[in-house]
Amino acid sequence: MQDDVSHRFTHAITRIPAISCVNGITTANLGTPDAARFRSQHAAYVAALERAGVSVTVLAPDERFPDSVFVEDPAFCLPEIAVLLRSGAPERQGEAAAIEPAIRSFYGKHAFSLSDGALVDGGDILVTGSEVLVGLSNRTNAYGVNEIIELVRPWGYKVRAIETPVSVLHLKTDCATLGGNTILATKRLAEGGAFSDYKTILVADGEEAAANAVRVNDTVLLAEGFDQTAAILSEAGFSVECLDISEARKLDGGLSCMSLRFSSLSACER
Ligand code: CIR
Repeated sequence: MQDDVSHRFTHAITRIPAISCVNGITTANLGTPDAARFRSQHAAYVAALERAGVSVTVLAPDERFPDSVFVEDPAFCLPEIAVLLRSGAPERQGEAAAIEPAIRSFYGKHAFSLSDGALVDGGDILVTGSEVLVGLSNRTNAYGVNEIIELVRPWGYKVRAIETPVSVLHLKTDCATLGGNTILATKRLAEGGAFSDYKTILVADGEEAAANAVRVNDTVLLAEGFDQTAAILSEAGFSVECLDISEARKLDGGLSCMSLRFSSLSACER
């Protein structure tokens, strides 16, 4: 496992929001997303990923799946392998098959599927500089974690399961890796002790949604409107770019959920 696998990326896969996003799963109570506005915010997100140095594959909208813009959930990508996942949300389980052709175009036979009964959402997987943390949640079960452990072990990745707080959708709803040994997290997640071996930067009180950030190469993408957390990160030396993701937030989504990021190795290196 390379130290910078948590934030050094060459490629990303995204999917344009479906018009059917108005029927997406939500607990947010922020209203119904406006599909046109969501698409324009998504285009700005793709542009930000490109500015951060990744080549972005933008997939066509998939109206069958209202939440399909959140491509992070149906797959998990490391430089060496990808895993097609199975969501704990039954209405999202078809998304792995929908994204499989894009994953195979990069990974070929190095893309694996989970066994029956194993449930994992990509939003529950956090890759740090030293390990892979998998959150046990309503979407991810222990069987799924064990499958991830077995699949990544040959490449030297250590996997640790941690509890996602009950009120939190996914592990990465409340945290992000900032590279090396540093994690951005909410207080409610950090106080469980899972990050005791890390330097933890806490989001400001009242700005919990800022924790669903993403570091891409030398840029930390942060949701707009969380000025205190943006200042904390800037003062800590990070280059922060804020993006308006109001429509994704209406579906409990954040910045990490809308892309699958990876460094693509050529076949002979795998
Ligand atoms: C869902 O409930 O599955 C979507 N409405 C939101 C998914 C957000 N994904 C993520 O945090 N990785």
